[in-house]
Amino acid sequence: MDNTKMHKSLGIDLKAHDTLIRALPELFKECFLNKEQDLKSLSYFYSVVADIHGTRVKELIEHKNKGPVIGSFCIYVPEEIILAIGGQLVGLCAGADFWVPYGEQIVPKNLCPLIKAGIGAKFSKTCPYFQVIDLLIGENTCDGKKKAWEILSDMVEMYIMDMPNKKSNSGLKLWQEEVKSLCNFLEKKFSKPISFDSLLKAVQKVNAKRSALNRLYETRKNSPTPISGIDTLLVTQIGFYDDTERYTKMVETLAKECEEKALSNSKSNDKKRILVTGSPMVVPNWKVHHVIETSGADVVVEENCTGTRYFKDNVSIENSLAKEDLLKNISDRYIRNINCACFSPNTDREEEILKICKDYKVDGIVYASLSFCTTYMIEAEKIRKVAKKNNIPMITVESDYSFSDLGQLRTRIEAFIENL
Ligand code: BJ8
Repeated sequence: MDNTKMHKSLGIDLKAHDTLIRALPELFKECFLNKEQDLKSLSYFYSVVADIHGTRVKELIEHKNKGPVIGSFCIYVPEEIILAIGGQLVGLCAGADFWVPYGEQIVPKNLCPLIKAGIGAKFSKTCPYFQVIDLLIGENTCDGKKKAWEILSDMVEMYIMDMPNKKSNSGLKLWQEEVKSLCNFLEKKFSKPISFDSLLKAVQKVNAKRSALNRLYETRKNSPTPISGIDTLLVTQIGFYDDTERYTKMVETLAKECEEKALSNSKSNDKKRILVTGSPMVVPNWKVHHVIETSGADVVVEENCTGTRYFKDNVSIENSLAKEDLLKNISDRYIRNINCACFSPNTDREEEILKICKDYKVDGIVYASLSFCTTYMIEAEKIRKVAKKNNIPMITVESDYSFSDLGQLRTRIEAFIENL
């Protein structure tokens, strides 16, 4: 499909966009098509990525006749509220190295690549998702993001959610107020009042998406795992921008196929089982998974925002009789159950990682931080201590989106796997 006309209408810099999009098929081939893979239901997810700046963008443009398209960079932004006003939430990817030099024209080089790529994507006018959104919701999590919003707000309309630093009673209260304020702001801005019914429906939809992902991840507890880590990462990444209901159905279908494959599998496998944890890995950042899985191990689970943190707990609907009850449950689910390193202390994450290691029979942890992601890099020390105490080997790697460190990364990861 030729998307030139559509991209032009969005104000895309067509020449620069061509360079960006030309690099993707090669990378995709290297990471996905060159490996063995026998799950039929994955073809949907592969086709979504192959057409990344096509059909979905068109759908979002069409959606704008019915409701807003809203962007975000963080899993603390509650999708339920956006769906309840008839909107669509798009997680802006910011995972491509292509955008980093554009970002570095504006912000310091020693910032994490996610922030630089996010700013670069907007500045270079090469991301159709960034061009299509009516509003970007930011959140005061890490310092880099907080300050990035000030720059991005000159290029796109923004709403910022304030975040507590502690999960104390006052922190929980602050977040409850923030969730309510977001709701009031969106209702007013888009003249779409949120009723109890519309919010309940939205909660059920997002809960169903989380449950489907949970079902898929459960199958990875089998040995051998029926689905590779890199394929599961891709599936989760797509959840950030695909249509929620369609995506849920496709994940359910894939999970069912994985369950059947696991049941009928009589072969055993002596591959080491790896947990990847740390900073989020957004499309098309597949680097660490690719290196681990082409070094002879299986990534069986990710404790990060493009892994279990994205879907792990549902919003409770029990005893919810009014919109206010649901808003409180939404705020509780997000603040209590997402263990981002921006919180201090963040001891729940230590417990969560140990539990995951046990449930998924993990042999070793790869702690992957994005370069200059200070919060996750510092927190690695806490996790290292906990892992050591529990005799779980762990390696810490720090990387950006470029491929210049691929050789070094491979050498370290191969040595780590060999010693497990
Ligand atoms: S809930 S991890 S999505 S804030 S990688 S920009 S932390 S310097 S993305 Fe995150 Fe929400 Fe937390 Fe998850 Fe800063 Fe680190 Fe960059 Fe990061």
